[in-house]
Amino acid sequence: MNFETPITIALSKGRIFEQTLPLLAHAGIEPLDDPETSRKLIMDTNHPHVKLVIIRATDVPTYVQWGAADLGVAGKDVLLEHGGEGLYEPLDLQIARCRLMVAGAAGASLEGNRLRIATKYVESARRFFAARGQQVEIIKLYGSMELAPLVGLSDLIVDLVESGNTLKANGLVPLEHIADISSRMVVNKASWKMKHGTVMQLLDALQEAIGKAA
Ligand code: PRT
Ligand code: MG
Repeated sequence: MNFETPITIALSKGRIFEQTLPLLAHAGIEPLDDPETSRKLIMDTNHPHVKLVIIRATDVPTYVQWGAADLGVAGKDVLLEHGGEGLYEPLDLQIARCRLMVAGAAGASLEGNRLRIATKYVESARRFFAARGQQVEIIKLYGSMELAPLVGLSDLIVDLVESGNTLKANGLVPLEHIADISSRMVVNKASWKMKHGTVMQLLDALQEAIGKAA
């Protein structure tokens, strides 16, 4: 693949980077550094015109929206909170899969109008309970949601569940499914137009890689 137009792809460290790497490799893109050991935030690749920026998972849609990156990989959970303004979401990479769920103590009730819900996913939680006709109090947290019901901060939590081990270790159980989550390739709207050929070439190669992985 030859990239004549310069492109920047935003990725977060950890599971998204690790699981995007083989897909990018299929498109012929290989980073020259490892973000787990390097402190570089802008990484060169084997293609002189393809750069990776390594940022927090929740910042990916923002960088892409403002055109600081042409493309990015973001979890659907993050995109649901961001709202998707200024972005196209053309491809489900089917990586970093998990479920957004309501969880709490075994037998905890989802009924009632004064429930307190601790979560990082304020928008998704609000939407979920509003669709059930419930007004709830949302308490925004930035991590360790599982602690909230244990110390009486909230009745329930809304969080991502993969194996269920984190809930279990804290004596909680999944109570209700909100959404299936996977990571998506997002594209800046201006880049989509101005760099269409290059963007499509990359998306096609990624699509093919996903097909092979499935
Ligand atoms: O860690 P940091 O604060 O920098 O950011 P982040 O937590 O948003 O990033 P990261 O890399 O942890 O997650 C990036 C994306 O991976 C998320 O936005 C999700 O789309 C996706 N993903 C997939 C997950 C999980 N699986 C997951 N299991 N993100 C987080 N978790 C956490 C979950 O929050 C809970 O604490 O793992 C725990 C549950 O796992 P189990 O296996 O114990 O159920
Ligand atoms: Mg994390």
